[in-house]
Amino acid sequence: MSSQINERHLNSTADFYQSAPQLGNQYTDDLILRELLDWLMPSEYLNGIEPDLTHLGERVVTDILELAADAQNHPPELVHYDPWGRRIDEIKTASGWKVLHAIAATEGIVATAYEQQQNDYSRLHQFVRLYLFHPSSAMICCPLAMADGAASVLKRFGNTDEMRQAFTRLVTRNPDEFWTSGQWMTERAGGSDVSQISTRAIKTEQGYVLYGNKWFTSATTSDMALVLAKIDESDDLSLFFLHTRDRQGKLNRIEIQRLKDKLGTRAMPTAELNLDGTSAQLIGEAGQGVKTVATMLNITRLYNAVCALAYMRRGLALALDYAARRQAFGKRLMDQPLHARTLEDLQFELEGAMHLVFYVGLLLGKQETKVATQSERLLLRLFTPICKLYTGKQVVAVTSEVLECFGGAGYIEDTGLPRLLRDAQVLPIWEGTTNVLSLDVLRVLRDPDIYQAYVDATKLHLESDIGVLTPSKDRLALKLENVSRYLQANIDNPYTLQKDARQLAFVLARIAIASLLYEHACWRQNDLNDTSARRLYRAVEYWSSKPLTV
Ligand code: MFK
Repeated sequence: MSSQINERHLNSTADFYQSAPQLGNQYTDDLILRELLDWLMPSEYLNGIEPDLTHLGERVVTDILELAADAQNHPPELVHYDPWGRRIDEIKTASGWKVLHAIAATEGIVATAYEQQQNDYSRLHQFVRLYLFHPSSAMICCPLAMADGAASVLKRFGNTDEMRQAFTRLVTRNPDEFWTSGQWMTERAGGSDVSQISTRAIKTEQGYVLYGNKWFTSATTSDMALVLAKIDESDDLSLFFLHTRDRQGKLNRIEIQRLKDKLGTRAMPTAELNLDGTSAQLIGEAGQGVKTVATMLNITRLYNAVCALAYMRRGLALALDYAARRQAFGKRLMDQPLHARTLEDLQFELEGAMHLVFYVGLLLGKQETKVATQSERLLLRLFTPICKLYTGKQVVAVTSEVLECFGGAGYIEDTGLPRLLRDAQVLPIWEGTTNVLSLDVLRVLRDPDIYQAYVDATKLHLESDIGVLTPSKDRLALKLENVSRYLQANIDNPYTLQKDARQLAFVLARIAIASLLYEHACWRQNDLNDTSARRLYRAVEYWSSKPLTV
């Protein structure tokens, strides 16, 4: 008898197979996103773009996701020689990668920002498209980021026919004409400290030619690149525009040494290369390369922030669905109080970050359509590094927690979950590490008007009153005062300021996030019985209770 029971028991557990987490429409399912857009975007624009966002939200869990899997399963390969011994240095990419490139064009992932159909809300619209697309794109958003950044440099400084033509290629929706760009800065001696770059630009009668080695070049299959180099004997950096290939398709005196073996982002080629007489054109003023390329960096840094948000959302979407399927200790995970709290905290992390990043998207859209006030321009400069550094750290913490939500399955490659963490880990590093960006925040705060703009904006976000949130509001006002006091006390103490720069940047991020959430919660105050309003109240409490000392 007892052996029969054991057998029955064994069979019942042996027959159990956990169902995998499923993804629904990534626009319609994302309540946090939709409510934020409802608050930020005028309804005439939102109603106009929603059908298209719903369509994209479906594609990213169907055909686009399948193409990403193909790109991930067939990482790029570098072929140095053709069958007859000619050096070709061709990087072969997966067919999925190529189709994603085309889809990025037709879906207007870059173009939306330049078509400006929603006027000053176009950047916000573009951020939302990028947010939906990125986690299903096998990191093609990296070359898209550089395409967008390069487009903004070319739009501002481009003064030759080649540059103007390149601009139209970067912002087109025509997949046959669409280009992406590289951003070749990093060298063996010059990483964060670009002043150590040793690539030389030699002026010849035919124009400039570049000689040097670039240690990391992301998305090396791009059609053009913006490159930092020093002209002749100068110590100052200048920025150059180049085509990677000539009209016959031959590399522009570029040798691809090898592909990098990376922790993540493996579907995307990253290469080390030599420039050996590569023809290039100066863009912007000679000797002003850092300032000129900063236009690009400020765009790519915001892409980095949007992509960080997007990974947080993808992880959370999977973890939420799994919590509704998986049983432990006799209940679904979502019905276990501690697991439910873990998920809610992750949701607050996402919601907070989304408020900051999309608010900055609005500021960028206003600047690009020339309707930003002086104060909005200053805030954009301050919040760009803050958004990048804060979300870069957050996405690693969030995706790590997401993996844990799956127990052992989160650590197993073919669930696809470990890739999420590996790919997220590049986001605090790319485009300036957390510390380098914290120092950029200090650089920005040297202008007292910028900190004043921050204080004024925060006070404005906290202006309304809503009884239930008064303790949060008071806490935030006090924290803002503490930051002001800290800055006043240390204004002449660069050592302390540098030592504390990361904490300072984090505090500025958290106060901004909490006060934006507060303003949004007040806007919804008529909906006291509404579950969304109640979630927002809890989010404000969550963010305003975080440690906020420098
Ligand atoms: C998924 C999406 C992600 C997309 C990823 C794309 C993949 C790309 C992979 C890479 O990571 S490429 C390499 C990225 N490398 C960096 O981001 C470099 C990091 N280092 C810095 O950012 C340094 O802070 C910096 C190079 C800018 C320091 O250089 P300097 O020459 O010591 O800066 P300096 O002298 O302080 O500033 C020169 C001028 O530029 C100043 O203007 P003024 O001359 O008028 O005073 C600065 O104010 C200005 N500037 C610097 N950063 C700026 C800026 N202006 C506007 N915005 C900025 N961000």
